Amino acid sequence: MSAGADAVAAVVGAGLRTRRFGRPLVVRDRVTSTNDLARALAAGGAGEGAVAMALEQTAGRGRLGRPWRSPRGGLYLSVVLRPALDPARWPVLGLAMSVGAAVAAETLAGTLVDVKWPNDLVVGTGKVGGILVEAAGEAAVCGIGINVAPPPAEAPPAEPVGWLAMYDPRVSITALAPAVLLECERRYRRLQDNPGAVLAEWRIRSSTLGRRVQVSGAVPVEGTAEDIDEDGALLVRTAGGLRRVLAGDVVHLTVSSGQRTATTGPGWPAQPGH
Ligand code: BT5
Repeated sequence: MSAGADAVAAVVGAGLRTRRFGRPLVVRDRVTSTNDLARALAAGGAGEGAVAMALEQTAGRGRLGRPWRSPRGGLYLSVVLRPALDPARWPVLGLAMSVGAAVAAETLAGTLVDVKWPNDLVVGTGKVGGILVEAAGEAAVCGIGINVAPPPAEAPPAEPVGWLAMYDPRVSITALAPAVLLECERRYRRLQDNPGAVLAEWRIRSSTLGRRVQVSGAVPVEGTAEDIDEDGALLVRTAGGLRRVLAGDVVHLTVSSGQRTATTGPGWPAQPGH
């Protein structure tokens, strides 16, 4: 029997070391999407840092309305932000949050967690998390989903995914949530006074840069992912020159030449703790 929302809220609240993120913290047992709950909080005037969290989502979503599988055992939370940033630059919010979430996940799970452009968290080739930034009036709602414990008895998903508990079965959402909020708040604050430092951190952690990639979109782009710019766009060197891509999905066509190498987990269908 897993802990209920009130118990989780008490433990996460007691673990918070943030200034604004998670203050207030609203935890529900089950919601459609924590982004929906955070939007409602924002519409009701919630200040920057208000967080909506749930133990389960019935309609968790990714970008472009894609579903985000959200059974119990995963981390699902959304932060209300009121950034002093032109909305055209909001993609950098996603980069900042993905670095913060990756640092927290890596620390707790004890395995390298990389970022894949634009907003994926990956261990090796398995996606362990994703970030979804949405506009909510003047506010930005930043949703963070991280797989922690594997769902019980489920058919293996078609795409490569991972769970932090594959690397350390002691990882819990109650320990992960305050760590994610602290590391994300740090990067969010740094965006204001030293955005270059956040982009530099993203570059170091990136599994995308230096690779041959295919980016989907209205006009697909293929080439070598060279860099990101200050707006969070991906710069791809193609046969026709340097192309700037603001949104899309990336397929890595080659293995990484970088030095960061993830430890290999046991893979599907591992059931840590059993
Ligand atoms: C994302 O979208 O990766 C952003 C996911 C954001 C989820 C959080 S949870 C809290 C907050 N509330 C929400 O409703 N959302 C946010 P995208 O890059 O579009 O990736 C979506 C794709 O990832 C899907 O089409 C699947 O292929 C795959 N996927 C779905 N669920 C997954 C999971 N739990 N783990 C790994 N991959 C998954």
